[in-house]
Amino acid sequence: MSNMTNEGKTIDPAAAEMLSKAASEKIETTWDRYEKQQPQCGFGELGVCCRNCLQGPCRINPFGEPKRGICGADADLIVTRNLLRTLVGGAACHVDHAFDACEQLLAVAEGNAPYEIKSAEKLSAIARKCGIPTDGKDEKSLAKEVALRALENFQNITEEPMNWISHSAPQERLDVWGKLGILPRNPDREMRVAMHQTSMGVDADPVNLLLACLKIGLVDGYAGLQIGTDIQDILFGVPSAVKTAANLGVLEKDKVNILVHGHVPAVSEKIVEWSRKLEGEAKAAGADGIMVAGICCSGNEVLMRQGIPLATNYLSQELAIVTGAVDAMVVDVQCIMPSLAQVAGCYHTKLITTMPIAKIPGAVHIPYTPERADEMGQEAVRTAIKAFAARDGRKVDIPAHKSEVWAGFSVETIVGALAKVDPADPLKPLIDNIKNGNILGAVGVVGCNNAKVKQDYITVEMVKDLLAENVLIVATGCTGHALAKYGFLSPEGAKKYAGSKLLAVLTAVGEAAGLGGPLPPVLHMGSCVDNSRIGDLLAALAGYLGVSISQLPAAASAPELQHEKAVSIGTWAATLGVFTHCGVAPQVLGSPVAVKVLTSDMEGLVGGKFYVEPDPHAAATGILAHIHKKRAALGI
Ligand code: SF4
Ligand code: MSK
Repeated sequence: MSNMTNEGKTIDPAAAEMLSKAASEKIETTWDRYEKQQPQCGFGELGVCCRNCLQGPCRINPFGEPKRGICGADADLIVTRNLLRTLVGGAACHVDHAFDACEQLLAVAEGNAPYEIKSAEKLSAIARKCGIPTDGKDEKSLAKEVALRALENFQNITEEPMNWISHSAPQERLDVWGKLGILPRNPDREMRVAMHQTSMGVDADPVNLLLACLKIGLVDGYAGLQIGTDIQDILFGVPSAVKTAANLGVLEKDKVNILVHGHVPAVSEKIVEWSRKLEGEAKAAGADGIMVAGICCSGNEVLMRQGIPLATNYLSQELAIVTGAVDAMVVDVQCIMPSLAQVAGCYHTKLITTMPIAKIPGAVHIPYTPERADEMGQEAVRTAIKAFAARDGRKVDIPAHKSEVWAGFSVETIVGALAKVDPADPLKPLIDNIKNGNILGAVGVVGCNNAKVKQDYITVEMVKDLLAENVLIVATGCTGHALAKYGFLSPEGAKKYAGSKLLAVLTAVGEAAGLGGPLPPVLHMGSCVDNSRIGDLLAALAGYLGVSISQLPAAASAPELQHEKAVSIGTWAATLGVFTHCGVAPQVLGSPVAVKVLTSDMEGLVGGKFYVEPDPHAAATGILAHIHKKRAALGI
């Protein structure tokens, strides 16, 4: 078992309690496995290991020989090829997710899947964005046209850019990307080309490979995040303000507890629906009802739209099961630790997989397809109810920690709240307060946890520093969970953490919007896919001011990133023109060319760049310096 103290692993008191319980029950966690991996391979850390052909693996010694692999590839080439493959890995997750969402919408439009179109307004808005006439069309015909228009992106065999980027991105950005030759045509084609380009003996130019990285960042941003969010809002509704709670204390001892984990709302929405419909069966089985709570981005999706509480974030997913109170964990895709099957095996907990590409030995597989979504939902909830009867009360220990959470801050909700202050010109109050310095700037704090850093620590410390300096924070992903756990997503959080000028703005908007107090100082905008909402907000602000996104006093940060997706989202953000902080260095430090281009030269090309700083206070200082520089350049 681990030599690290619980305090060295996490700042989350609920996770720390469950770590002690896991240790006493001899259950291995991710932190134990992290220690068994030490020391981790220095070549891998620097990105200078290549196994792109069977002559390898080859590795470069940054301090001596060998300087080249067997084929002659040097460190710059190996690192940039590896980075491009990492980005393809990340973008593929989001693009596949978005493709599935399009198929779901098409199936619903054709009457083949048991979902409703929850937002007719968003359907019309997206149709208008795509230039599809809406007049006189019934909802399902229009939905079919929108779904087919989105699916056209995957069928484009021309040299024209994919339609969703042309429909969604500001013209100024399209011009910049067009000149650089990085506008994606068809997401599947671009990912295929990138795999070809990085194969043994193809591209040997690290700068050309880095430009391809920016293109794949755009593939992620527009074929993944933007299509995913647009279509999911049509199907499941545009999030609006909701109040709920976060952390393991949301589990209820006398209820059937079901956790949803992964990323696909088509699955988690059905679990929520059927947990409500089958409440009577749970009561008949001796429970007080059914509690559904979320992990990772499945949690964020049903938090934003249904007010479902958050159980915990990525790094402590195993610890949710260690409470002994989870009857079923229903998972779909991405960020699901394979170890969950072993942990669930120590309790009565049923681990339920749902997707054909994400099966786990030891789990129960209940297949999801759009057509059989109801059968999947019923069977999963009934499996949980049955498991409740087998729960061993002696093993149950639910930590008492939970925090109040306000979430659901889609762009539409934010603009709606601002419209209460100025109905004729909703963005004006926000712009005015940025101009007069009451809001110094805005930072999107996004991404994961990572076993290499103390859970939630960098995120929380950095955000405290930024809020104290009157920087407005928006959050998504597991960072949203992290900030939820410590009270940053509540009106009380505004009073505790926001600088006085920011607090005054949050209070004025919150009271005008009828919240009876300030808005939270951190606005939760959703899942990782929902990062497109942050892009939309930045584009709206830049458009209002008539400047490029890169000129805004704004930044992005992934303080504790772990997934390939975080690297591809970060690349999209930097290519959009955003100064993008990483609290954990991507595996590129073995290439002087990659480091120079990504942290410096790319700013001259696209306006954004990466900034790597693991210390939270130094990171906040670096981000603040960037915001001040942008304010000075705008003359505000
Ligand atoms: Fe080695 Fe070159 Fe093959 Fe990579 S592609 S494994 S560097 S020979
Ligand atoms: S779930 S990608 S750990 S944010 Fe989106 Fe969390 Fe990162 Fe997965």
